[in-house]
Amino acid sequence: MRFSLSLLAFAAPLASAQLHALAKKAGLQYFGTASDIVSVAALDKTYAKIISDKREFGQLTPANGQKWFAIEPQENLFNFSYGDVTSKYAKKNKQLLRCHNLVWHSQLADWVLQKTWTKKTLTAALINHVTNEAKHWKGQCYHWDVVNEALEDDGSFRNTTFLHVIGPEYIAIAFKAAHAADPHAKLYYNDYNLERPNAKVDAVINKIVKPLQRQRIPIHGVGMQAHLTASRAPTIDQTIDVMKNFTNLGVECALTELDVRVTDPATPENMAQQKVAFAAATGACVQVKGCVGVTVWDFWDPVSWIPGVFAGQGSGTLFFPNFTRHPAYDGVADALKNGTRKGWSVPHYDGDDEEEQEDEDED
Ligand code: 9MR
Repeated sequence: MRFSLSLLAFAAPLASAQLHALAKKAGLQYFGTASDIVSVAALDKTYAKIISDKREFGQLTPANGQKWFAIEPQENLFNFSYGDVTSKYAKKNKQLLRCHNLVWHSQLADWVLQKTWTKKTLTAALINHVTNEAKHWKGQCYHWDVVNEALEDDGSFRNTTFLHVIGPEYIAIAFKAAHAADPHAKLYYNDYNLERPNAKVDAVINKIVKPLQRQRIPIHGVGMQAHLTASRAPTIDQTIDVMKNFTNLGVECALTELDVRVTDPATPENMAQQKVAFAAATGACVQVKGCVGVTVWDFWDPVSWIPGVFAGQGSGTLFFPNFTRHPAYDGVADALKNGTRKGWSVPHYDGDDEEEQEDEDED
């Protein structure tokens, strides 16, 4: 009995995998997930079954494998093996690849921070990094997050080594080099806290997208990371508002790292709040022409980055530790199924109505 119950719990999500299939029907290009695939053999078998199913996830993002520390750990010594695990996996499963990222102040290599630079030498090192990395995955990256998190929440440029030594033009330099190395990849600026109108959204428009466009340097999209908190998530209208501000500039946008954290443990109430937030974000993308897809920042609670960074918070993905689905999974599916209906708004999800799925034994 116990055996068949846990079998049931494991079988349910696999039987009707569907988010990417629903996203395509809703007019999006993909529904995807980030994953930190270090080696395919090391993947949990149930996890592997879900992530390799294209009907569920039609797009993958390497959560860490393409970052500077991994790619160029010493100056001009390149190692693409970590990122290759995910790109090969996506290729094998016929999934789109969102590449992440070329330039970021975090998870950088020590040598970049330690060396004494001039504007000229750091510019050369930046171009060398972007060029070599983008060339390695040339033709494979549907999108590239060229520059990640270059702005503070108040709209000022983040004070990184690149800003400090090169100036804000490091952004244009990176986009130019990425385009030269991989002319068919869609080039994105990617950041968090862009899901409701604020100073950072204005800065993306005025300090990044418009200046690049004025210089005729290709920028094709804005990635809205969407690391949300269930108790204070943006409304669907707020997110639609921002998305339209971006797409009105002639660039596309995407939700690139969606997750919705709660104060652990998961309860019917916080899971209902989370469901609203996931549905609102997804529904906004469905309703805005020019929002091309949604990526969750991994789909399984045990591998989420959230508890490691926000003590006491977590349960931010779509699948519980035992691989049953959060209520939010149905919220996303609802938004994908109904979001195209004019004026669709997120239903009032009531915690008491939710079927809690996490009661099953996890062993
Ligand atoms: O998921 C990534 C995690 O494994 C790393 O430890 C972390 C380091 O900052 O980066 C995580 O991914 C980040 C992404 O690259 C950029 N946006 C924020 C994500 C969560 O921190």
